[in-house]
Amino acid sequence: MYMGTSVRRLEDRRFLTGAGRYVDDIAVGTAAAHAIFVRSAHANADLKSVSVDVARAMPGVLCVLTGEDYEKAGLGRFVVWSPVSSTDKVERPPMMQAGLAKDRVCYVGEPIAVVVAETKQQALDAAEAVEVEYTPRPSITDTSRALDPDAPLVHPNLPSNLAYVVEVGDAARVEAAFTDAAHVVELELVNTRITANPMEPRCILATYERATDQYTIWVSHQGPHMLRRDLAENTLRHPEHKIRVVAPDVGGGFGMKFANHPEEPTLCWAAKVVGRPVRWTSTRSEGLISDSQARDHWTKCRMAFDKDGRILAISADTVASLGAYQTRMGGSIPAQFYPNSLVGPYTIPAVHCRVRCVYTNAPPIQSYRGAGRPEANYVLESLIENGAHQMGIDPGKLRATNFIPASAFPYTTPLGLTYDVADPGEMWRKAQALFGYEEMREEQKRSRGGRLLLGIGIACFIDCVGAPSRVAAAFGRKVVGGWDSATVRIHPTGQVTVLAGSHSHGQGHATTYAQIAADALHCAVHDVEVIEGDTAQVQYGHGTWGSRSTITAGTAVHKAATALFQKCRAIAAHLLECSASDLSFEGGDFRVVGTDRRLPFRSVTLAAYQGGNLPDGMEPGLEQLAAHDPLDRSYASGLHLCAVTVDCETGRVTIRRYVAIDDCGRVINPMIVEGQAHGGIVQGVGQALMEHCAFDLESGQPLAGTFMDYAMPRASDFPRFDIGFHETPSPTNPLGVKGSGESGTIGALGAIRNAVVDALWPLGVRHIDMPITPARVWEALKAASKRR
Ligand code: MCN
Repeated sequence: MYMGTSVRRLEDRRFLTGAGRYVDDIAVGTAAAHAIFVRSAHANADLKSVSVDVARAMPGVLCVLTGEDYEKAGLGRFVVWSPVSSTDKVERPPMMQAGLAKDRVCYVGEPIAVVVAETKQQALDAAEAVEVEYTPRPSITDTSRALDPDAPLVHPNLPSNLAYVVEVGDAARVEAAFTDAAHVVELELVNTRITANPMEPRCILATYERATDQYTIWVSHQGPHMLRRDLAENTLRHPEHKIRVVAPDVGGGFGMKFANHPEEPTLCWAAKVVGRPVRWTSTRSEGLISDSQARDHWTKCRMAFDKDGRILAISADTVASLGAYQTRMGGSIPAQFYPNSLVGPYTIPAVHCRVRCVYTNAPPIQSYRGAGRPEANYVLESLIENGAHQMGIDPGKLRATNFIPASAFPYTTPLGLTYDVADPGEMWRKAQALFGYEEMREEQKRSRGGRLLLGIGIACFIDCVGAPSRVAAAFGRKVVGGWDSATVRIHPTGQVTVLAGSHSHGQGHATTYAQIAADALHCAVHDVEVIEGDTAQVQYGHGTWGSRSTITAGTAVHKAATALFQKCRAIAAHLLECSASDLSFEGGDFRVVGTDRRLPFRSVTLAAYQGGNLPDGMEPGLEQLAAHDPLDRSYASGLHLCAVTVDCETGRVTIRRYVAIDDCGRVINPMIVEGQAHGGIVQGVGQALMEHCAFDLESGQPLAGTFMDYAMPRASDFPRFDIGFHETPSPTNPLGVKGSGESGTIGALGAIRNAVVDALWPLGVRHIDMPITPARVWEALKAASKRR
């Protein structure tokens, strides 16, 4: 059995020896021309003119295209794939982006024109010669102010910046609970705007072949079929079968590379215009203003407790930025994923949440690791933490009092989600033991009064993943189903190729899918090759996002491989002239039980391709396509426990210990899941302590345009992580798996914030907004001491 073991990553030889093949490494026959985008310098402005004549005449320039050209060429805007019905029943047309802006720009970095030239330097020079005349307008980048009556309008054709409102839960029941409550906690929380910054920036190489009317686009992307669909239907408007999208090795995506970006259709079109391959590679600074961004919530929230610390109700009123435009799927993050995750692993009888999604003059919001769930968990866990301190109850004990008991699963939340299986109480017990909770609390007492204060932070979550197609359809998703597919092909010589509709960009599918296939086929894991990311090779797929790949594509691999093995067994039985039920499989051979008759697996695979002596009616060949649409969503869960020290004199927060218990159902590869947890925690801690897409609130100019201003976490910022597992297999798929890819991030925001508050509570600090920088800690301490 390979499943359940830490098989070393099969893809790493390629990566560690520098043999990875990223888009920028790909050479095409005719040398590619280079594209440079001219981007908006203003956050909100009318475009008076875009003059390109000088640029067009410059050396090496092949074309300069503008928003007007884009429209004339018949190219379209993006459309919403996950429409959200506003619960106030007011219909507001979604504001959607085109490949190049015409007439107006709504954020700094929005593409206005593209210059294509023989060399990158020539394209850069010509881009500087494009003259854009703007009439600037006031802008709004502060989400908390976007609905103020005097807030500047992102889209002047709309009456306000409100895109839609979603209200869920039972407001009356929540109000009654607050009236009866013995204790109430109220908080105002900002969930900062951040961006993914993958190691490999966004990168596109597009070609157009006139003879066949065929586009081929190599792109650093997480969902090739989804991009193809969008190009075919909405933006390029070209027959889908005449577009090939290849996402080769991708150096991290984190949700951002599943998003729609205007450079994609524009590059394809530019390649057609110049009749040459065209290449564009984002620079880091360009990425910081033009990659999709994430989070950006402002929330007023409350929690009610009875006298024994039992949670009676939670209520959240959130303004969530969508950025300047709505996107294909970004809208469902604040409108669906976020409210649904507010209950977490706790018994909370009454819930109410209102989310007002607004436009602001900033890059569009789309998915980023966790997408909606870290935002919700941050609200939930901050409220519980403050409740514990307010009531004088140990924060761990308070959580344990409120956990949904294991025996109550499947458990239906007040918002109607039915959690399949989890055991938060057991996770808490495991986490305490691994962390040394009691000892750490003792040490904390001893630290009181000193310069370095110890704080312990806890966060526990349930991560809803892998929605089936019927749920996706009920959400209003028009294009994206909840299923995925895989083809398993056994070659005549016995080696195996798996073609899956997901896309690995760091998650290790080449290893875990090989483990799943090898177990079903009883072959060696090294004999299995996994191919993803090419619409010309892979049948169809929804790509990788929302920690759904193992549940969907992984199960499809299992189904296809299992069916093929049955076919091999039937062939073996035919050749050995026995019944299939008389066969065992040992040491690479089919054996007739109780005899010495046997047939090597390779003889069976050869026979399958040779034909001529197969069971009646059986088709030759060994290839099987399978799809998997889960029965229902599955619910991963986790519990994070961390210790920090806060230096009261400098405000510096240092992480001392970090423990996470992960329940992603049955674990396929513990080493990979641990790695996923490490990366996820680091991204969550990055947001909690340092990352921020900050804007100048007057001008709307981004203030973090390089890594000098946008602080990314480094290995030296972290201690060793201790990851434990608590496996409760999901009944929604035959592998029993749940998602693991985002869990680390979901728990980390609350764990860090709560550890800091836990350290500083005795000094009067009740909350510090992210990023919890030394300056903010210091200010909070100063303000608290003034209050005292
Ligand atoms: N796995 C396992 N056992 C389980 C569940 C998962 O061994 N019970 C393994 C999987 O087989 C896979 C990995 O863990 O190798 C992650 O699986 P899964 O939870 O199914 O998530 P996805 O493969 O769908 O990955 C998506 C998820 C998301 S949404 C983001 S964002 C993210 C992430 O994964 N972006 C990443 N992890 C990332 N890791 C890297 N290195 N780079 C990114 O861009």
